[in-house]
Amino acid sequence: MIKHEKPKSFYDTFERKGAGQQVSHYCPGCGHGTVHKLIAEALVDFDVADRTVFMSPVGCSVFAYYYFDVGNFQCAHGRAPAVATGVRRTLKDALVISYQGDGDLAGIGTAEIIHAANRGENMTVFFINNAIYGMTGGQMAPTTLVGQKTTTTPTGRSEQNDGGPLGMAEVMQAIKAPVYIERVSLGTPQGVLKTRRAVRKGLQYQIEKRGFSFIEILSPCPINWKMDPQTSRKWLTDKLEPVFPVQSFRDEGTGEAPPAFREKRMLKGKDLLKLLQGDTAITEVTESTLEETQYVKIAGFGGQGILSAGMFLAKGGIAEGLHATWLPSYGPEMRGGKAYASVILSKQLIGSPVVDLPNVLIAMNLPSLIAFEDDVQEGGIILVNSSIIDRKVSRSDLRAVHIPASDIAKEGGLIAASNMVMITAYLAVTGTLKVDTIKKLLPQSVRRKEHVDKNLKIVDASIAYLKQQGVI
Ligand SMILES: Cc1ncc(C[n+]2csc(CCOP(=O)(O)OP(=O)(O)O)c2C)c(N)n1
Ligand code: SF4
Repeated sequence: MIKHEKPKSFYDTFERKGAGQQVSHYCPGCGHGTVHKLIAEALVDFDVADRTVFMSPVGCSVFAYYYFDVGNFQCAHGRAPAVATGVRRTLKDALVISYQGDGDLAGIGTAEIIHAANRGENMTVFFINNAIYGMTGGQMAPTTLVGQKTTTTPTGRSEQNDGGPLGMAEVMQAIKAPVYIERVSLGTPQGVLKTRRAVRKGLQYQIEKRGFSFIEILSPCPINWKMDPQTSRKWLTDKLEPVFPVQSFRDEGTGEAPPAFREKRMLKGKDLLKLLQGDTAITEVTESTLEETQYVKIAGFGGQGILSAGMFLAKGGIAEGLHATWLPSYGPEMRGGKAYASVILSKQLIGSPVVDLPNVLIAMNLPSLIAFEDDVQEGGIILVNSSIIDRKVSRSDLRAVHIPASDIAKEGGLIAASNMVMITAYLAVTGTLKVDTIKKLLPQSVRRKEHVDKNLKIVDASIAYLKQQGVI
């Protein structure tokens, strides 16, 4: 039954529109609005709006997050399937939708869609093919018809110069993993009803954890086609449909979903550790006592072992059964440039490795303290390498630990191990991981074997210093 009301998975008012908050920004006769409504209605009927995460692309549908009252990401051009993969892998129960135009999916994002399909991610992709770049004013898209006039093909697309219209459903068909591939069209009311069925099927299969669904929807863009809405629907049927045949390409909706594409395996604990560093002295993954997710920023200059300290911490987290991410950031210089590592340690799955607001800052030099001191969360901790930072932490709403890391490392005969002093201090003061875990990881993590003993002694010296100072 078609309901003539606004589905509840849309916001009551569309704030973007200023005065006219009951209508979207789409042009009259645009297909995006129709598809939005079909999706929104299905989310309500399937009772999944609360767990839906919608990826809107760059293109006319960039503002989908103003309309759908669900979880939303606005993705960089063409990258929606990659972002959707991140969401898929971290939120097991989410209903993941990638919604993309033809410039976005078939042009700039060709790689992302092909690989997401090939991995058989359990997600639903709605591909809105209007044969043109809508938002930017009507340039040629990969799906533009031969002879079609656009701003970049003013005399019509030439197959000789520009290639022919790219059939993305056909490309999908060449890939083994997708379970459902269909092309539908908004050209006629019957076509809209078929689209409605396809939208529902694509979502249903995801709910049943069958795998990857791809629904290509031929959709009018009256503005850039320079037609009125009625003529554009007719043009769609007469011109687009013969080039992009409306048909079901694959439908594996019955029986068991292929196991390889159903659930993705997450490497954890010992297996992940083995992958990262081969054999390790850690034979059993211990149970972490961590309560609060740690958002760690380690910062200094190249050569201070910033990145390896971050990696070390992440491995330690994995060895204690935590989820861990490590995101390096460094300048082009091999030595002396800025070097940052962002590490997250958590009992929960981690959606993004970015650390904007750390609750732990390990500052190895003064520019790093200056750069990040204000970003640290209230109640967090800043550890300062006081050997080379000649000022104290100026904030009083968090814990500050000053430790002469370079001096302790130097006394231990290995100045390069000042990073180990800082890591040891962080762990000893906060109890995030056992210092023993770090010690067990050292032999496989330190490249030069003669440095292992020195590192171990420096860890002990750091503990002794903290005890002597009454810090622990
Ligand atoms: C990286 C990047 N390149 C180019 C653009 C410019 N841009 C914005 S929308 C768009 C085309 C969108 O066309 P399509 O995906 O077909 O969606 P439609 O607007 O037709 O729905 C382009 C090229 C951009 N925003 N970002
Ligand atoms: S430019 Fe085309 S695709 Fe964009 S909103 Fe207008 S009709 Fe729709």
